[in-house]
Amino acid sequence: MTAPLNAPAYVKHEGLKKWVGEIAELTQPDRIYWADGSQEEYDRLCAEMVKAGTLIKLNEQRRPNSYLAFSDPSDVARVEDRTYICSAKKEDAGPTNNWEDPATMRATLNGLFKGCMKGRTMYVIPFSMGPLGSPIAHIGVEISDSPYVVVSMRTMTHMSAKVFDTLGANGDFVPCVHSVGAPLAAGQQDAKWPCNPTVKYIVHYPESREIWSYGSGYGGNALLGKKCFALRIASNMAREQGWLAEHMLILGVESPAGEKTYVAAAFPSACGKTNFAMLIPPEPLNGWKVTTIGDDIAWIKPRVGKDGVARFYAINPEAGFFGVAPGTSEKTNYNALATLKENIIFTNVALTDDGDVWWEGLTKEPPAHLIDWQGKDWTPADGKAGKKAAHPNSRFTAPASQCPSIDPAWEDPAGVPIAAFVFGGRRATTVPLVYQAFNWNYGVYMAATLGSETTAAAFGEQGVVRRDPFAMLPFCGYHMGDYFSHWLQMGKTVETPPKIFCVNWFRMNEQGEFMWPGFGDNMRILKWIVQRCQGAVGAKETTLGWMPKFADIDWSGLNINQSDFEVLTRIDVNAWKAELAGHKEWFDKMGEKMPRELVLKRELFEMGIFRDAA
Ligand code: O2Y
Ligand code: MN
Repeated sequence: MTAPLNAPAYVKHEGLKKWVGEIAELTQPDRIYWADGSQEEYDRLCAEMVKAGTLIKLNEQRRPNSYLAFSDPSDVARVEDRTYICSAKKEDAGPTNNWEDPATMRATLNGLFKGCMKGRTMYVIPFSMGPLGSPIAHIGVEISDSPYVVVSMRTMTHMSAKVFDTLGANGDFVPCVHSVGAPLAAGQQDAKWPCNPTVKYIVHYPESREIWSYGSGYGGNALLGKKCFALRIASNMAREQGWLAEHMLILGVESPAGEKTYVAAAFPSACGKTNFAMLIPPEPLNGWKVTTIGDDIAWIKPRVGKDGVARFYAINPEAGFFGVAPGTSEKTNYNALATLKENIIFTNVALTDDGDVWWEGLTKEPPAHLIDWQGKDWTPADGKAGKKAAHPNSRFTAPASQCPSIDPAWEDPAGVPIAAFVFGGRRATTVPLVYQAFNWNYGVYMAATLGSETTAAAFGEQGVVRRDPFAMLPFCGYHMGDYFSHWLQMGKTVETPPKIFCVNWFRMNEQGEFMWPGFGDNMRILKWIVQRCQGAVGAKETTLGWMPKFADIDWSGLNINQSDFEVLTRIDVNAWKAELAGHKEWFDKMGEKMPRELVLKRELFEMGIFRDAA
C-alpha cells in the first residue's frame, strides 16, 4: 500500500502533488514528510540522526549546534563515472559527458527505484536556488529518503515552505529525485550511513529538466540543488534562455575610496577557489577589502540596470558552503575557519577527545588522540605512517551568512554587476601570473583552453595538464562546443561585456618551488584587475594579451623584484608552441560543434607565437 500523501494545505500545485504521489507509488516509502525548512525541523531531524548513529553531536561549548557524520567508505565523493547527461540525442551531450539513451536509462532507474524507499521516510524538500522571488533565481523540489540531505539542503539552499507560495498553482520547478538505494526490510537495523555501495547513478534529463540520483548520500551526488541543478540542468536552461550558469565564485573588491567592483572567477579543483573567495588583503594593502558573494557557483543574467546600461548581474544560487576541510586553517583561510564556529555539519573529519573536530592542516601538530573518519582510534604515529585522520575530501556544510567577509548584497535579489571574469589553473610552467584578453572572444578562447596540472594526491601522476574549460568539465550539461558558442553569443548581449583575465598562482622555478606567495598576496593581482576595469592602471601588449608592467603592481611589503616578476610573467615561446598544439588536440575532440571563431583564433595565436620565436 502506498503511504498517504500528507500534503500540507498550503501546497496548491496539483502537478507537484501528482508527481510526489507517483514517486511514492514507485519507491514505496513508509511515510511522506513535507519539509518546511524551520529551525525546529532541523533540530528534530538532527536529534533523530544522533539517535540513529548517523550524526555525532559535537561539544556544545566548543562548536554550538554542530554535528559530525562519518560516511560509508564507499561514499566519499562525487562519482563522475556514474554521472550521466541523458539528452534525447547523444551528440547533444558531447564528448565530455557520459550519455545513455533516455528510454534505456528510465527503464534502468525504474527498476532501481521500485520499492527503494521501503522502511524509510520520503522527504519532500522545497528550495529556491537564489533568493526566493529573485528574477535570477529558480525553484527546485527534491524528494529524498535521507534526513542528512534534508538538513544539508537547509544550509546549502534557500529552503522554505514559502517556496510553495511562490510556486502557486502552476509555477515551474526542477524535479529532483534522490534515494540512498538501501530499502529496509521489516525489523532490519539501518546502517549509520545508508547508501548502495555498488550501484550509483547521477542522471540528468536536460530536455525535461529532471534529476534522478540513486545509491549515494554524499555531497554533490545527493544535495541535488548544487552541481546537478545549479550547473548541469541550469546550464541547459541558461543556454535556452540567454544567461550563464557557471562554476564561479563571486567576490566584491572595495577600494580605499569605497568604490565597489564585483568579479566572478572560475578555478578547477585544488586551485584555492574558496581561499580566493574569502581573501584577506596583506597589511600594506589594507585600505582594500574583499567581500564574498559566493564560493562556488554563479548565475548570471544580462539586464539593463537602473543606470540604463545593460550588464551581467550575478547571484550566488546557494546559501551555504560545502567546503573541503583539509588544508583549511586560520593561516590559509581565516574567514572560512571563522565561518565554522557554529551550526555546522562536518562530514568525514576526525573527532577530538573533547568532542570537537580536527583535520590535516588545521593545526601544525595533531592532537595526541583522535577518532578518524572511519571511526577508529588514531594517533600521530598513524599520521607519520601516512594514515589520514580526516578523509582528503572531508567537508563542512556551513551557512554563508556566518562568513565574516560576506558581502551585504549577497542575497540581493537583483544580483551584483560583474566587471570582470577571472580564469585560473594550476600550471608549474607556461602560463604567466596574469594577463588580460584583448576582447571578449579572445577571453572565451582562454577560458575554453583552461588547463590545470594534476596533483599527485588527486590522480596518482603529477604534472599532466588536464583541460578543464571554464572549470566546467564535469558540470556542463550539454555539448562543450555548443557551450563555447553560447559564451561567444552572450558577449553580444551587453554593451560592455566584463573584461576577461587569466591567472596562474602556481608557477614554479627550476628548483620546483612556487614563485608566487599566493593567498592574501593574490590581492595585488586582483587590485590590478579591478584597476584595469576602471581604466586606472597601465599594461603592456604581449602576444598572449595585456600584461602588467612591474610598476603596475602594488608591491608594498612584498619582496619580489623586477627579475622575479619577469620570470613569473615570461612567455616561453617553445612552451607555448607545445601549449597551442595541446589546444588543437583539445579542440579536435569537440568535433563539428567546435566554433570556427575559436579554431581561427588558435591559428592566429600560433602565428603570433611563431613570429615571436623568429
Ligand atoms: O565531493 C563532493 O561531493 C563535492 S565536490 C565540490 C563541493 C563543493 C564545491 N565544489 C565541488 C567541486 O567538485 O567542484
Ligand atoms: Mn565546485
